[in-house]
Amino acid sequence: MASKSGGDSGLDRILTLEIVRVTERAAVAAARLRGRGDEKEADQVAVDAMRQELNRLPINGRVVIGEGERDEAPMLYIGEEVGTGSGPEVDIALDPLEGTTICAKNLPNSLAVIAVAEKDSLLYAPDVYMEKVAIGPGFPKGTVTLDASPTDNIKAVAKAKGVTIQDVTACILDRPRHARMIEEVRATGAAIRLIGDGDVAGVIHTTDPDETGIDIYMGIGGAPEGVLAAAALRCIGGQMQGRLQLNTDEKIARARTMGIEDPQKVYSLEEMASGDVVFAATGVTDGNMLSGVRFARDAIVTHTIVMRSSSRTVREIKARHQDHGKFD
Ligand code: VTB
Repeated sequence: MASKSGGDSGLDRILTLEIVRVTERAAVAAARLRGRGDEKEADQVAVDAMRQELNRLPINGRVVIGEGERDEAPMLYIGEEVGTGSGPEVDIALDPLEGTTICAKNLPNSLAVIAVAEKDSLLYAPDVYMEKVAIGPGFPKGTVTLDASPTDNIKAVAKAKGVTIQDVTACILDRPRHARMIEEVRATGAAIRLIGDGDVAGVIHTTDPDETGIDIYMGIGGAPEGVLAAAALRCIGGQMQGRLQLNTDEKIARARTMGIEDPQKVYSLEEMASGDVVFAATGVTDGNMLSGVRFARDAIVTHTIVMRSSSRTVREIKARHQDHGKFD
């Protein structure tokens, strides 16, 4: 298992730098389609680019969270084997373009995202919704939970941070399903940052409130995005809980085939992403933490955050790519 020094897990530490190329390449491809209103095309080019780069990695990887089931996703589908096949066996969770609509409109915070983890260490979740609550590092364990009401979670964050409720900002996906939650949070006096998409970024933003202005993420988003966000929080620190929204017999049965016995289970961070994990995200559009891709006169500039759970090193890599040809 993961060691403090990060040397003896199944993951080679070299991967921490290698995976940056994977998200950089997907981000550059998607960035060329920013603001063009074509979500599908932006997603497709990001998938193609990510897959090409992923297949150069010296890993024996299996996609556990990807673009969907094999029959609906021609590439990077769940179960697809990726990498050169010569390295360690690893699980891969990816989203070549998290926030396709954001990218299509050139709004903030769309990302190219990947997590590489020790085999069998990521929650193998069906593509359903997940209720989530997350805060950054530095708070007592159990400060927020899914069993507490939004009001109580907001109050707990304010207390733990030592500020008034009015000084707390919650990030919530702007969806009709959140109308009551939004109303409740507003009634506490807390501020809300409503986002159109991109809750992987929303969760990550809680880890640096001074920079992003976000203290807590709450609400229902995609389960795959939940596991990706959990992988990131395992590396940076923070707290998160997730509960799958298995609200039909069909979903419950499907989850059971994936080994999920209790449809109401509340998953901790460590249950969503256990073992050693490396995580990288490159900004596609400009965001609160990461700049989007820049097409400069002499270089393509990318901004990536990359981190590893066992060492808890968080790197930011600003790269100037002077050979444009490598992205073709
Ligand atoms: C969220 C959001 C993602 O899916 O997880 C969302 O963060 C949940 O689904 O960017 P709905 O759009 O149905 O609410 C995404 O939008 C990705 O599709």
